[in-house]
Amino acid sequence: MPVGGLLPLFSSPAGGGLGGGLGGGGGSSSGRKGSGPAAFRLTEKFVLLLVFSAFITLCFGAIFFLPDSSKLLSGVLFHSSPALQPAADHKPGPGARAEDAAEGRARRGEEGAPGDPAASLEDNLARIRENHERALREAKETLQKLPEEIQRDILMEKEKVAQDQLSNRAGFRRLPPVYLAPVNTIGAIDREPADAAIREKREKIKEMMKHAWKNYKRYAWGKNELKPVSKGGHSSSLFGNIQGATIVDALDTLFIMNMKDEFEEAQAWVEENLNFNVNAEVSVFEVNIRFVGGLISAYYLSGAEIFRKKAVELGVKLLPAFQTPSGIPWALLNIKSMGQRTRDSRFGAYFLRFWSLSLVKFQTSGIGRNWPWASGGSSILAEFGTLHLEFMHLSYLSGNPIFADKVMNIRTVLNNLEKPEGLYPNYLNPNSGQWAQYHVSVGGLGDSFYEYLLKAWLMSDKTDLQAKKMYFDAIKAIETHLIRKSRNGLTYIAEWKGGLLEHKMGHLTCFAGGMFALGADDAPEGMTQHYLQLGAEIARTCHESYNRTFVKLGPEAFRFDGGVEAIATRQNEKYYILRPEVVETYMYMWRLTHDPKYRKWAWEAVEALEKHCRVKGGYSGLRDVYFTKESYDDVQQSFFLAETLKYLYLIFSDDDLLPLEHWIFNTEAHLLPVLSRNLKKVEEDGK
Ligand code: DMJ
Repeated sequence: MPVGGLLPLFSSPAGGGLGGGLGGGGGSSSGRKGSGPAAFRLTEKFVLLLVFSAFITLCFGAIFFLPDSSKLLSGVLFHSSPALQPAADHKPGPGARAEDAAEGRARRGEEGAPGDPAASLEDNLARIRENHERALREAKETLQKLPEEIQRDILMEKEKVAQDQLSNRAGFRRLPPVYLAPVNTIGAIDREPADAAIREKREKIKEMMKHAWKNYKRYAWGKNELKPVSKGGHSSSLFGNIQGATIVDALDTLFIMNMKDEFEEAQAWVEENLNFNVNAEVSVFEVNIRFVGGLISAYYLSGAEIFRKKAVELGVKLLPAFQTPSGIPWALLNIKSMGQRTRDSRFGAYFLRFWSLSLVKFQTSGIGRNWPWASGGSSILAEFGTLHLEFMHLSYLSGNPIFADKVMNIRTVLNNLEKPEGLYPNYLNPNSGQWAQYHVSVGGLGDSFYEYLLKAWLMSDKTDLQAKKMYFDAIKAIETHLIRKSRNGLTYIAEWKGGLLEHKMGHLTCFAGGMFALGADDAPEGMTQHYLQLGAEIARTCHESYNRTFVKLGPEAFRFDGGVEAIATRQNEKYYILRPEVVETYMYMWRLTHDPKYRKWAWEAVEALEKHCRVKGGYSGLRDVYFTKESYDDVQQSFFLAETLKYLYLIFSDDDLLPLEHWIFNTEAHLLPVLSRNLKKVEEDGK
């Protein structure tokens, strides 16, 4: 089912859509919530109103019990007050009933029609009495409320004011209009490759997906991951108590492989069981790239509303992570309190409202934190720098700019910071907003931050010039300070520690070959070939890291020192956990060059996976890729289905399956459509 035609999804002023306006109070680029002057004025007003009501109660209580109090009222207090004369063009509003009574009398020609001073006085008194009664009622209701309810009302009011302010400032800060085609018609529909040998290979990869899925379903259905050897569920602490990581991660792979039945059972599970109302401390990054990314991707491919609903619901739950002085989010967040408050709420403005209430709790309970091992309580570049793509889409999917605000603030903080040698250190303190330690890596802790700069540029239909500049500046500095050639001519990306190089490259770093090639077209003048070449060289090095092992799958990290090249020398770096980065680079290199060696290398990986990682109960990682006898780690990682198998499948598909000019792969290989500026282009391409 298509997503629903061409949609200028956010052409109305920010805040005009679903739940719009939360961003006005809480989503400013400062990343802090509820502390604006409007909010303060409103709280103050509420207290004043209470005091005033009490005062009126006392005064009028006394007046009504005094003899001849009407004289007192007319002579002393109200006689000369023109504001209390009935206005000629008054409209129903507070006190309208008294006014209506006067009007009715006038129509009937009764005594006391307008103009008659006695009647006017009576009307005024009636109106005063009515206002007074209402104030009493409200004061009574307020006194009966729980403190939490009063707090909620204050917040609701604040939010309303923020919304009004936002819509009054139409055009002040709006997301650009974008067009989203019924995107699954743009190359998400499977077509058989013409070449029989290629078709057969692709079919084999689909069979691998079936094996992985079938066993997950049989032994670990609903759990995060499968233990393929011991045949049970595997729970990763990364997702807290959120369950079903493999299901959500696999959705779009099932879709593009045309595994309809499996996709449908996965969708049914999401509908019935995917639950974020759990007592769980989750990794904001992991939950974002796998769950939010997986759900958004499934939504765009299938058009099923449930995926959009769940993605936005989860996105909202992640927002409290941004409550830090700098707006740089915490790595870990307990999403429990949010869950309790949203359990019974309907999707849309209602739970978004409640989100803002829950936030008060979060602000005071300090529920976010960073990894205890991270330098000086820092947030990690690759984590907070890998939210951008999904959060931009969340804003378009919810109509609420708050998600975009949060990640644009991260961008601003990073852009404004002084960078050592133009490099981005891996650690940033969210309290001070300053770098914590000068360690730089294009592998673990840094990797996908660079990837997301490039992809933000591409996903914005090449309008996000800031992302483009930051990306090309960053990779220039990386090339100068981190990229080296080994004695035998292998190009590698080392790690930088305060100016000293560690000549080690991680499996994770291997994604960079594809990244360099993907960005090459838009490189500064004269650099396109250079970056394509750099991509090819990294691909070759990573292939070597595979080729120099016994199993022909690469280690977690390999070194270029002590007389070795592209080989792991430390026992704790020899494992392979079904990671995708090397085949990911092959996929981009294949698409961008059509050099047949990338298909050849990809097929080597398929054969190695079949020979060494496939077990009866699924696919397992290996503890040592140099060891002649398999030692299984007994985990079928969810990214094996989301990424490794998807990239392999694409290498043996035609280029019109998920064309790169329409689709951006998030760092977990989930599909996000380009936010197109051009309706016509989208229409044409969609045909
Ligand atoms: C995946 O979750 C993502 O690719 C992430 O960016 C890095 N680690 C794993 C795969 O290795």
